[in-house]
Amino acid sequence: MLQIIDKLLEEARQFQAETKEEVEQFRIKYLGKKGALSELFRNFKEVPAEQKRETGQKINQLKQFVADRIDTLLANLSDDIGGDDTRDLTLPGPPVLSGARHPISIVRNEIISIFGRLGYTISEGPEIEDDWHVFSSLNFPPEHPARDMQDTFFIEKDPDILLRTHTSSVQVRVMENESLPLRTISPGRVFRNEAISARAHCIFHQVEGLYIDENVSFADLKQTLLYFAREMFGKRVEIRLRPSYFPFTEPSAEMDISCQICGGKGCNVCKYTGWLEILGCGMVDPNVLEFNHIDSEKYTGFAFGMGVERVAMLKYQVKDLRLYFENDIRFLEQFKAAY
Ligand code: 2NM
Repeated sequence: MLQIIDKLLEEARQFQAETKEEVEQFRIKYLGKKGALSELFRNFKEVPAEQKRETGQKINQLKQFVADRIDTLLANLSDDIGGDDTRDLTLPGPPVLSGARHPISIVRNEIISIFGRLGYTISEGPEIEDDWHVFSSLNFPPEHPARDMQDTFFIEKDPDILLRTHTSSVQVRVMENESLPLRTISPGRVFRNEAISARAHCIFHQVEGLYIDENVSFADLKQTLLYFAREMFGKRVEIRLRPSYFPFTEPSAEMDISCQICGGKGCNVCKYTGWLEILGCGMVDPNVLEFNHIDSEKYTGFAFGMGVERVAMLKYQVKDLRLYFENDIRFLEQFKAAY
């Protein structure tokens, strides 16, 4: 019997196949119901007791070898692309779908990059804040309407804990924790209790900037903002500053840029004024400096704040702010080329 097994093993070693059909015949010959291995197992009871161990091992080796050999032969055959294969290997592959950055992220990153070139650091802070960091230390009087439930989201019934309405709160934390001079921008999400419309949302994004040193002047502010506007909207942009009011700055101003659609001549986007409002700014009120233990006789500073959604609207001519939050793929896809 050992000789028969050796002979079968040798035959199996020699076997080659051109087609799957030949491999199947090979399988039936060895492993089929009436195949060689079945016969060996059937005759096994007649093997003398002292040979049973060796014979049994050899039969199992043969069986394993045949099974492996079938796998190898089939694998080689399927690798072989024969002449009857109809696949066209010169066709381009299926398109790879790529995502795009959200326009708010694109514009936020660009603002960060522009001020980064002027030496501003990035500062971040909590979205859930206390009254001191959002209002009191920023010179908001006790009766200021922003402190009202109508305008600010409070956490449960505690009037001291609220969602920040601006990222100036981050700059208060920077004034508390870092040494002068300071030059930092604070990008982040802010929350206001407002009815949602094409021009307002209860959640939006801000970048606020703060610069404090000796001899910082309004001229420094103006030149910084001109640089920002030209980097963001192009070399030919003009700016103008209009007097305004914020509790934390004195004097305060709002900045417009010349309308990019009509070049300042007047169109329906700029409502025929030639100008578009883009941000608020001013010289940090001495009260704010003193609240944060900065000597207002020695130091001065400027600050500014802008809504990222608004800047992105002007840059990409987005007409409705709600588009930023709906994640409609037809809207988002348009920014693939932008970054
Ligand atoms: C604005 C407009 C004007 C502002 C003020 C400060 C701080 F912390 F220094 F007091 N941060 N940001 C500021 C000033 C923000 O947003 C329209």
